[in-house]
Amino acid sequence: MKLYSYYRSSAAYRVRIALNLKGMPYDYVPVNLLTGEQKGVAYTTRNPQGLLPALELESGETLAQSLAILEWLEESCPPPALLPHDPLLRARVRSLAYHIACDIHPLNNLSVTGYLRDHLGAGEDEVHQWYCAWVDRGFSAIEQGLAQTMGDCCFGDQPTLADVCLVPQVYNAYRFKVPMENYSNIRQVYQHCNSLEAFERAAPEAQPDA
Ligand SMILES: N[C@@H](CCC(=O)N[C@@H](CS)C(=O)NCC(=O)O)C(=O)O
Repeated sequence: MKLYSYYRSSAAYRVRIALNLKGMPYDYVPVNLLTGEQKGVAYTTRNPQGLLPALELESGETLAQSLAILEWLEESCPPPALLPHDPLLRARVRSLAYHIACDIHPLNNLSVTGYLRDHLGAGEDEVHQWYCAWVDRGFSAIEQGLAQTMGDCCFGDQPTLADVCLVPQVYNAYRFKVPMENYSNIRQVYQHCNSLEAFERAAPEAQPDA
């Protein structure tokens, strides 16, 4: 398989973690978000949305949208399972993953913060305030929820899709200097996951285009 990725893309980071957890080998194809390579024809013929990641399968088919890719990996690739067996718990894990991927991340991605700067005249301080506001709102709820469910990871001691989504979002929060002192549960899970080899190898700094 080929993963179209950028080292700092948190949606691609999710897929890298899941591929590593499942022990699936893949070739890394860098697409440079800073030069706009994701909007060029070479990439948009694979993913017309012009967003990373995309996963090219051995069959030659290409999948886009990180959560769809994660679900495909879960259904098609070997254990460890990244969703629990129990339907209620599965829904809870998905709920945390969607909270991050649907409610936090889209408000803060490159094209949104770029729009604030380029079309609405926002300065760096305002963009930072915007960024922190949406992360804070999301992390406060996640912090409270984790108190009921966490072990070493978000749900017990084994990584699930919730951790796969949480870790890249926390990485970004540190990168953009979001104050993290109120989120001790989140920090604890983040620290534990980053001690696991699959997460370590997926980290932005470990990628060939870093
Ligand atoms: N919902 C999409 C989000 C994809 C996304 O926003 N990717 C970002 C990188 S994390 C991107 O490619 N941004 C480029 C741009 O906004 O032009 C997914 O989960 O795959």
